[in-house]
Amino acid sequence: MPELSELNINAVKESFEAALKSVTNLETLDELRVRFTGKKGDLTLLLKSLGKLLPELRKQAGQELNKLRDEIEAKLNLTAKKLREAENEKQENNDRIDVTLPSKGRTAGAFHPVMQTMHEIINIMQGLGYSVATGPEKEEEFYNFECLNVPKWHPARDMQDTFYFPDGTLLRTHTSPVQIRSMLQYGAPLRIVCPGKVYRRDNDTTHSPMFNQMEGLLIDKNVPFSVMKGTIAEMINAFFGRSLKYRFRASYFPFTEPSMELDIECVECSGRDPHCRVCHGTGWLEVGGMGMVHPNVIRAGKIDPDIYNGFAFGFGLDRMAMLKYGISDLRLLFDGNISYFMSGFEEAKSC
Ligand code: 2NL
Repeated sequence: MPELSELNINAVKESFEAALKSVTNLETLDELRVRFTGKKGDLTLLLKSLGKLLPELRKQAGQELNKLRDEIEAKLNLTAKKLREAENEKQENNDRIDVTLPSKGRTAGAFHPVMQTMHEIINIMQGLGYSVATGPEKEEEFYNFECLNVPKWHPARDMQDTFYFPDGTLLRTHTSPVQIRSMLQYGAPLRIVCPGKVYRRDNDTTHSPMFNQMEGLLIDKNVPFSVMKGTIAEMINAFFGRSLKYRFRASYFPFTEPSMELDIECVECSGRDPHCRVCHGTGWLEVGGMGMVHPNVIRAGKIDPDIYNGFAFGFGLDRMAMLKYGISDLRLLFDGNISYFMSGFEEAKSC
């Protein structure tokens, strides 16, 4: 018969207290719990041996053992709670995001300067009541030249200037065919702008075989020449955000009569720098052409030129973008390397 004495109870109590001190995590705590309160644990064995005790000793030993069991369980639970809290805190510290750290910078895309220019001019022209019309880039000779009063012998039709497909179709050399198609589709009156890619057999520092053009067409009754001048001037001033000096020079296009070209005051030097890299000292920049639509072209659009007249204009969006954003080389616009347009990006990143 085992002797269940105070000695035994105290020994279990002391060994528990000692073991508890070396517990550093939930796993070792669990091992300790098994060692004392598990099926074959020290405390459990003591409790089991109670029954074998003499009845007169049983009551007091029972009370003491129950007290020890409660004490051990309370300490195990308290330590478990403390360890869990410590572990949570550690985890939280590891997972914490420092919102004051510098960001990695902006990697989102942006509109190409030529497309920004296109949208800005579309907005301006919509404010003047114009709609946007688009059409195919692969065109027929009929819409690209025939309807535009460009005769068969005209040098612009030459293989040297135009990209032809073997079947006689071509890459449009201007967006004018869109205006012809719009006249045929909608009739008069008409107020449209036609932005888009056009193609010519040109490739040097100031010419690209593909470039972006914006043309405009207004057809109505009794349209005066002055409205054309006012419209173009308004568009240019709104686009550059200030009142620029401009001049109209007499010119020639097969599809307009009379025809003019527009020069604006140099946006870089206003004519003050004889060595200006933009205007080369002339003080003027050519920005586009325009004129009163030739009666033959109005007729090609199935509109009666004895009732309706109007004006049309065309300019290069690439050139407009270069002037507004100070881009010096046309080729930068068509280069896949975007670093030129990302100046300031590094600064933004380290903010
Ligand atoms: C330029 C000059 C111009 C037009 C385009 C046009 C279109 C129709 C009828 C009459 Cl449907 N004209 N377009 C007129 C004058 C000039 O462009 O230097 N472009 C870059």
